[in-house]
Amino acid sequence: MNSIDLIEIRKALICLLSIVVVCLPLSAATADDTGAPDVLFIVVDDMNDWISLLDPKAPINTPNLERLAKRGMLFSRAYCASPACNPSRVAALTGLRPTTTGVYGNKTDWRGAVPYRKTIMQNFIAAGYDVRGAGKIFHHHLDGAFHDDDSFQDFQHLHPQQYPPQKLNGAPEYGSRNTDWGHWPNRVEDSIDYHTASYCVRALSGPPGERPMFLACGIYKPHSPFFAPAEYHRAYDEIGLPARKPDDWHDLPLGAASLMRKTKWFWQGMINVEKNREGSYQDFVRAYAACTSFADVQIGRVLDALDNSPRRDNTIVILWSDHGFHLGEKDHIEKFALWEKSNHIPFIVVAPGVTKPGSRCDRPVDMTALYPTLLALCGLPTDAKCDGHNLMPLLRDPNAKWDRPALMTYRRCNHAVRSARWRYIRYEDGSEELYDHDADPNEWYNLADDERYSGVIASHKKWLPTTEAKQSPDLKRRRPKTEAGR
Ligand SMILES: [Ca+2]
Ligand SMILES: [Ca+2]
Repeated sequence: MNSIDLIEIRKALICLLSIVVVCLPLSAATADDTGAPDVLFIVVDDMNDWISLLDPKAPINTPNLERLAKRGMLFSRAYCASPACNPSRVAALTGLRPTTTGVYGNKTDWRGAVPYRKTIMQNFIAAGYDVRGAGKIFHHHLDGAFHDDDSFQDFQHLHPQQYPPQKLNGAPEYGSRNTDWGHWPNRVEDSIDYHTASYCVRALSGPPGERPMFLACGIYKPHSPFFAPAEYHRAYDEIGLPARKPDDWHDLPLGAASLMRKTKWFWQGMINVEKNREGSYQDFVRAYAACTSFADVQIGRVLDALDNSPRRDNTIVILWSDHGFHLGEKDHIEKFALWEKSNHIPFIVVAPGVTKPGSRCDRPVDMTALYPTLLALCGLPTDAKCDGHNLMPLLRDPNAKWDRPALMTYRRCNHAVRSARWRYIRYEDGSEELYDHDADPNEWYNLADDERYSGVIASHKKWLPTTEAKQSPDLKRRRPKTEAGR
């Protein structure tokens, strides 16, 4: 038999196998027969790095995140792909950077920008998984419009955001109801995150079905409004304030001032509030800490359910935050910046049989890696066009060779490159910042104009994107409801 015959026979066998797989019920093709792992996919909103998970000296306690990390690998230098909900989540859930999709803003119509790109959830649906979940997975505005997508056909309906009857922070001149903070609600059962966690607890508590499960858990806190029941605030009575340097902005380039123009008022407003009502700034910081603890506790309920489930030892758990948050560091409150605090995130991967319990990886990674990594972990086909890089070598060996830095983009043509030691930022106008994290973890001293660092800048600049997609249009109207009604 010659080699052409062999190729033809192989083709015929593959064809026959494809027909058999297509004709089989999904459960027979994938689930118990193959021992496919379940996936618990947890995403939190705006959780920064001032947490005990990432820094034992940090004041915000995250014991449940720490116990999760003990089961797998903690990435100590993980970064979002973009410091805003929509572009960050789209990049993580599609594996495509903003510079590829044109999704740069919170209002960009991501599905319009990449109509045929399968999300992580759609890949798992195609592989026969039971894909469901609750809470915030993609960003949404216009009453959940961004969720009108095949990815969410079996998800719980989003609970609408609720507010107390009036603002609570005592500063009527500061922001809107959406930037408010205070003690609310009285009962944890009245929060969206409680319901999201309860949905996941129920899903994990049931007997395993015929198909493997992909369970998504989208926790809203600590995103604004910074509401949590009173006891969560009281736990941080003694919390201090983040480190700041007077006149920190004096060495920033014009590009930074231009990018930050729209969000400057948050910090300036906070200074004014503090002048009128001393202690308001600390109340605000306390409220953010309270909301972070609240998120941690709800995640703990989900982990308890996993621990009590027969799925426990065959479930891949991913936990990540869509970006970080500034609490006044660098005279900035909000995300929407290319500095460390807005981009550095908690990221944990528990992959039974792959990650070593309690391991830690210090290599810089960004969340475009989620897509190829998760598909590879579950043996699903990956797409060659993906911008992210598979983290499997690092999951197996946290010290494996890894030359690649993390790359972040905020609005078109503004990027940050983060290596193990340096953060290099280049703005749309070409102006730059460079920070040495070994000597200056607060990013107070911009070294970009110092000739001695031209080699460092060159070695980081080469990682900047070479093409930048045009900004895709915003979603102006709610998409028509799908049959699933999301
Ligand atoms: Ca967010
Ligand atoms: Ca400075």
